[in-house]
Amino acid sequence: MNLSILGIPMDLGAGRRGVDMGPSALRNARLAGALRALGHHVHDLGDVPVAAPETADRHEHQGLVFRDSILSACRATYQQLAALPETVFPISLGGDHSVSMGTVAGAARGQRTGLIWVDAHTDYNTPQSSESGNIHGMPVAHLTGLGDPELSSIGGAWRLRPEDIVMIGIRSVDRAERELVRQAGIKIYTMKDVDQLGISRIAAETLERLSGTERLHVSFDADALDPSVAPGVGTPVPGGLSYREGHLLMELLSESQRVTSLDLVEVNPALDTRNATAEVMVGMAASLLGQQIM
Ligand code: DIR
Ligand code: MN
Ligand code: MN
Ligand code: MN
Repeated sequence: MNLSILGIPMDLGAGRRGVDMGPSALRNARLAGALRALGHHVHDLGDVPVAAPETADRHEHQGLVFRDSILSACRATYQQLAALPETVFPISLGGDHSVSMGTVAGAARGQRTGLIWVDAHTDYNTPQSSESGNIHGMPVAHLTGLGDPELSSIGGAWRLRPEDIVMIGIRSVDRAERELVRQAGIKIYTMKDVDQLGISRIAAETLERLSGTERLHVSFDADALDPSVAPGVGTPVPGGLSYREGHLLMELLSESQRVTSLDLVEVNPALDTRNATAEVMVGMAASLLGQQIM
């Protein structure tokens, strides 16, 4: 496959600094080399320009922290990805999860897209429901058309349908956010579901549910994994996916040959131990893109 890597060194959407170093950490953990070893052609597009928090206007547009700078970076991300040929598989490197307002819309190429959101959090806050004002807790709501009108139209008139979203690994949802997720009808697999059903059944159900979509995007937040496996994240939550559960999910999605794009986000090297979290995430990408045990 032709893979294109795009870095979005963004930490304006998160509450803690340092996640802007994520793209460097993932490249340092030999992302491109691991994917080339699987036989792919890998092209690195470099990084999208993102304002630094020290110089950006923090101006809280209706409670949205750094809204204008995040909007600009997500628009630039969208434009780069939307311009890629349809046969190219984009891999976007965050940055905090606000980048996905641009990556999912851009990777969709205007088509009906299924979204597999692997995360401890549902990231379905609106400016009204958010308790933090941090935009990394809001990307999915904006992709479905809720919230700030400009953030929700980064991809023009394209929208993600709530019935085309599946979330896996969930264990931290804000009170008001829970109501929004329920109302939208998004399919959620909490960690309780992972414990009870097992990842293999969840992967099969997810692929079945999203069988009507033309494209399939995986957005992998490092905090979906247990903090013992992925310590370098800004909002760790105990009781996450094990190393093997993460890999098995990626392996089963890979077998389906239906996935068309990927995000690796929320890797924060300032909070990490010897780049372990970036290395684990590179392993997840390799499993999604065909690495097999035998
Ligand atoms: C919390 C934390 N729900 C918020 N969210 C995320 O700020 O909206 N942490 N995404 O990584
Ligand atoms: Mn997230
Ligand atoms: Mn998260
Ligand atoms: Mn975070």
